[in-house]
Amino acid sequence: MKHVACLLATSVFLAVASTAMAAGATTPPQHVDLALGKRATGSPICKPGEEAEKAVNGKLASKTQDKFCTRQVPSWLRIDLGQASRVSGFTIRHAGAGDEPADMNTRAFTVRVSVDGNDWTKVVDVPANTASVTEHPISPVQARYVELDVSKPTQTDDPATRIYEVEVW
Ligand SMILES: [Ca+2]
Repeated sequence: MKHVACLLATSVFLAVASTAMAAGATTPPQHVDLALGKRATGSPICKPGEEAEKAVNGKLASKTQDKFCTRQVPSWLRIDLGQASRVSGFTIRHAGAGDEPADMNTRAFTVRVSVDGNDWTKVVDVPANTASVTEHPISPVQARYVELDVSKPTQTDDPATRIYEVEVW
C-alpha cells in the first residue's frame, strides 16, 4: 500500500509539473489591435503616400506607403477607434521597425486618450526613447480617441516624425 501511495503521489506531482510546464510554454495571447483600419488624422504629411492612416494599416513593408510621416514639430497623430473602448496599452512601431536607420526612431513623445475628443488624459510619457518598437501597457481606461504627440521626432536634428504603426490594445 505504501508503494502504491508513493507512486500515486509521484504521478500527481508529475501531472502538476507537466501542467505547469505546458502553461509556461504557451504563447501569450496576441493583442487585438483596436486601431487597425480605423480613421486617423495628423499634422501635415511629408509627401503623398505617408498619410496618418498609414500608421493604422497593419503594414510595415514599404518605406513610402506604410508609414505616417510629418515634418511639423511638435507633431500629432490622432486615431478614432469609432466607439468608446477599453484600452489597456499601445505598441508603437517607429522608423527602425520599417527598416529605416534607428537614429530616426521617435525620441520624445506622449500618448493621450479621450472619450469625447474634448477632455484628454495623458497616459504615456516617454522622454528619451531609442527603440524601434515600444510597448506601453497602461491601467485600463475607456477611450474612443488616441493621440500620439511627438515633441522630439528623431535622435538627431532630423525634424521628420516617422510612425509605421500605432497599435491600440
Ligand atoms: Ca503601417
